[in-house]
Amino acid sequence: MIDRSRIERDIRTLTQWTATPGEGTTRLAFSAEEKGARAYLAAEMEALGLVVATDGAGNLSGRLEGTERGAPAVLFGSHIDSVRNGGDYDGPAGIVAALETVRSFVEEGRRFRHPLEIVVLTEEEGGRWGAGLQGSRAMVRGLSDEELALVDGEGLSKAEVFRSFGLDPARIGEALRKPGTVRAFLELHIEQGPLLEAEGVAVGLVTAIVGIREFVVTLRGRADHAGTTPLALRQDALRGAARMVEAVHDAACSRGETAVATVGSLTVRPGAYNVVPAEVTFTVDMRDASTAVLDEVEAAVRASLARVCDDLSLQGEWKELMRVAPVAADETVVGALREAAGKLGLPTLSMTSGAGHDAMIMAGLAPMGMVFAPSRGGKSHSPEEFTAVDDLVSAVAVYAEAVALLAQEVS
Ligand code: HGY
Ligand code: MN
Ligand code: MN
Repeated sequence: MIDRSRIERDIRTLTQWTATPGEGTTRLAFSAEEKGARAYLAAEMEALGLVVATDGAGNLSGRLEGTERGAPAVLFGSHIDSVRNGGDYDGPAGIVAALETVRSFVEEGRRFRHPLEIVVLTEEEGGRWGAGLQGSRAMVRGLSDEELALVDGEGLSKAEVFRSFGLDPARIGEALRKPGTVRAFLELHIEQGPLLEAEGVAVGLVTAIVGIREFVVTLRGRADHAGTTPLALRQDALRGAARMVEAVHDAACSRGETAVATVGSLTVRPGAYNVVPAEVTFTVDMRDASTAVLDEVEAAVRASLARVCDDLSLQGEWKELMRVAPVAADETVVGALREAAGKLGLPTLSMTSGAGHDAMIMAGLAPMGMVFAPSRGGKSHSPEEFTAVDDLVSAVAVYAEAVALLAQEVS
């Protein structure tokens, strides 16, 4: 039986691990806050008799063998790292769901043909180094040396932080999972949008996840005295960036109903009131359910960049951080979720996810599915993020039954 009070205790405990108490959740990958949350989860998994391990990319897992040795595992989980000043549920809802699923199975003595494996995937948000979905990408595709050289806001590279966390960056390849070793991947996540609440439904069945492209753009001009340099002689990088922010918006706005594009962060150097900005670095995030639309948006933004550089005598640098294609959930996994909801008599709503999730990467390794729980006011990536525990209990119940169906219960 899914236990409401255990779910509340888990969420409350994980929420305490934040670098910004009172101002939302800030739990960056491999931070002290994440360490504290991992220790709690590892202890809870050990108490359930799971074999707890950390792979080469820092992914934490807890595994319960099935009755058939060597059978592919049902993997289920999410992430616990957050954006800065984010919410308490983005990620942790999925980890708590996985934990409570196994607790309920162990409590009821339920056994399965396939092994069950909870996974806590690292740096999903990319909040520390920019390239998100790290843990799942390490499991499915592997990470490049270039990515290990990415530095965070304190100038610390992934490789350095891995070492300080007790991981050997040279062994990151050991995180790779062989195809055929995973039966399915299931993730419970908060919707981070308004639909479930608007429909009064507690369980969302994700049919597809949008494609995402992340870039870092640097515009280089020339630092000059803000008082003595005539406007016509300036190479003002911030003027170029201002035009690009609008161009990014316009590129998405004019293409399809669902395309979105965002300049989420922007840094000006030297950043003094009396110096013409010499260099500006900003991020571009593009999303849509269609690859063709994404291609159009990307081409339009790159064309705008060339035009702005030409108009304002700037140099432009375009660096790709991440590219993930739109992905459909697997019919059998969605079917298991639908069957589970039917057994429990819970209504569901089918939907596309506008947010990216580890599940979109794990789809490259095994059939994947996602279940959503409602977000109050559709809010997320902010301290206002909230999911009512009764809604979470309903979504977890469906999720747990779907895991049981996929893992093939033995009497
Ligand atoms: O960016 C996203 O959609 C997710 O929250 N990482
Ligand atoms: Mn997020
Ligand atoms: Mn998330």
